[in-house]
Amino acid sequence: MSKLFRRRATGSLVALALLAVPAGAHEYKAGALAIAHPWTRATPNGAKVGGGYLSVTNTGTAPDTLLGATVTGADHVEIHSMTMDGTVMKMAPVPGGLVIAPGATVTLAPGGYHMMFVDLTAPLKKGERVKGTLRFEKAGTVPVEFAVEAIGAKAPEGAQGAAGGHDHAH
Ligand SMILES: [Cu+2]
Repeated sequence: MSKLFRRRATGSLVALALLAVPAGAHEYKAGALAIAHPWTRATPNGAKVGGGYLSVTNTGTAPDTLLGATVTGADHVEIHSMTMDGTVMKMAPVPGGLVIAPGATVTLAPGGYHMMFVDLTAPLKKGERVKGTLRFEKAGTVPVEFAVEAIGAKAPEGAQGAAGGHDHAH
């Protein structure tokens, strides 16, 4: 019951994102920010966490900060950094969020900064799109969809075409 309610509530927040989205690269604009191709990876049955990736370019003259995110089917989302401690990869929440300086592009990708989808209620399936939101200090809350790529994918399919592809309706 509560799960159903959460899905319905989330759906109403992201109604604008329900427009048909073509396969391949997708992009969103929010104020001075351009958000390119949010994606995630398929998860095996029973997995509790997933990763969220995208890049954000700040075309404005003031910094903005990615403060948080939500995604349908996860209890919450954390923003993590990944660093090497000797030979061990360690990830930790980024205090205060990720700052995007004017003119800069911040990329969240496997092996680096990423979003962690925590306490998944169902596996993420390749080829699907999961709805979520990104929350920025200045640009506010932006509805997005995460394209689900293969388990273990290092980069989204067709990523090299992303620069020229503005095929999203936003
Ligand atoms: Cu993490």
